[in-house]
Amino acid sequence: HRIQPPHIALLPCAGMGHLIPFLRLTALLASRGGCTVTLVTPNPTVSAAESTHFSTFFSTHPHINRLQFQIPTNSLTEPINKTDPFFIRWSQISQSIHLLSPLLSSLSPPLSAIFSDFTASMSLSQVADRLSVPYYVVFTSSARFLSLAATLPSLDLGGTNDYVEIPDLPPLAKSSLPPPFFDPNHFFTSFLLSNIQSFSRAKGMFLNTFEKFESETITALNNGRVLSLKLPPVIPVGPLEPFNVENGEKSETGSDYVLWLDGQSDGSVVYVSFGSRTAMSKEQIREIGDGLERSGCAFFWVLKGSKVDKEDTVGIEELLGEGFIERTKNRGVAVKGWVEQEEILSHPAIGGFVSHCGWNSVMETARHGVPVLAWPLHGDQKVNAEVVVTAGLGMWVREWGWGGERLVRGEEIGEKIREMMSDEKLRRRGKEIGDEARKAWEGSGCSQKALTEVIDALKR
Ligand code: BUP
Repeated sequence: HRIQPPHIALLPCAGMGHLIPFLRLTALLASRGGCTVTLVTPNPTVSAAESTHFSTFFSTHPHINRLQFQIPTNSLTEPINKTDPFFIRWSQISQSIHLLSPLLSSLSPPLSAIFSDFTASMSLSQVADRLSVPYYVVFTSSARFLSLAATLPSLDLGGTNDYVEIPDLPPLAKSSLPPPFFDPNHFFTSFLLSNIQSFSRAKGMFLNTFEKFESETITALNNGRVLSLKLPPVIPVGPLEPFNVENGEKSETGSDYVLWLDGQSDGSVVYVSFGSRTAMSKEQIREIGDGLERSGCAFFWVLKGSKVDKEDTVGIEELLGEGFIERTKNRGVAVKGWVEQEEILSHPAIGGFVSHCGWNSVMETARHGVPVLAWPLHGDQKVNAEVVVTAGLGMWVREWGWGGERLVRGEEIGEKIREMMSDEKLRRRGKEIGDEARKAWEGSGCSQKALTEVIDALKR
């Protein structure tokens, strides 16, 4: 008799850096994988971008089931350090997983597997056990950061050594660690730690990366050499492609930018964006503006005025300072709000990317072979910047520190942008990486193969 396609439920957590790879993986499982897919949508979301992305996704993918998961935010305890609204929501989602359990068990056809964001791993792995459903973790950062996270339970940060040892892999500069790692009581550290300890219950861990980009780390992780903590196999399925690609759609809002980019010569424009989660200070923004003017390069700059988009009410002129837009109108575009980043990175006019190195941004720039000037802001981003430099895709001025740690002057910024934009070696290597990234999803490419193997195993 006919084999039923597997039914997979996916749970993303808060933040665009978590949601985007989930939407992409969900679309992929349904299209290339032929699976029945249920996407759990935790509600309320933190940002407006998350809500709009859910709406667009379900209206363009009517065959994917939506399972609304209402988080009773008022009745839950908040983590002690309350600074980050995304951390608060991670904690609330985890505390509410018992409410998701009956919803998952009543799905029809019955579930073949649950894929969970790593920040909900501890609580959801228990539900999966109870329902006797195989469970997979989706780790939304680099393999290199996973190798560091896997050492976290035994990480010794004392002593005078400037590096931390990661068995079987090159040591990592202590200064690259997320600052909360130095405080075991910090929410980020204790929360990550408790989730990491549940990874061994998973059948596998999906990562948005590809063999050629992080081969040494992926091999070490899969040979079980990195740590005593028993990690399940790492399944590299990157770079994940945009979910609107399969429908042949282009964003409407994007089209104005694309028209502007169409008028620029190939490789001449520097794209500047520091991701969806952190805003630079107004002072630093103005120095970046000064740097862009001094660089002499054409630019496309996406700005943010606050951490959560709903609270971002400051006008672009106020952020940039008087006269900037007028002075640069023939040479650059500065926008506030959401743009379709991958559409921009795929444009031939783009020749470089000043990036915070959020992992999704790294994978997107790798896919299009665009060189990077890294300027990490927080969390895993310095570790990711190191991956970018090791792969030969970019440069990183370590002395700039975390964005916001010290004020970097426009003169320095302009010089580094010029250097990146004229570096032929980076450009050539970028092209090679772009080819390798595309091959990962062609024919018997490694990412294509890895995903097919999981789906085939779930069919049995
Ligand atoms: Br901002 C912005 N348009 O305007 P990262 C981001 N993105 O498409 P983050 C847009 O959001 P974490 C915009 O292409 C990427 O897919 C971008 O994820 C997209 O960084 C995603 O790069 C951002 O991982 O998250 O959001 O700062 O803190 O988790 O690294």
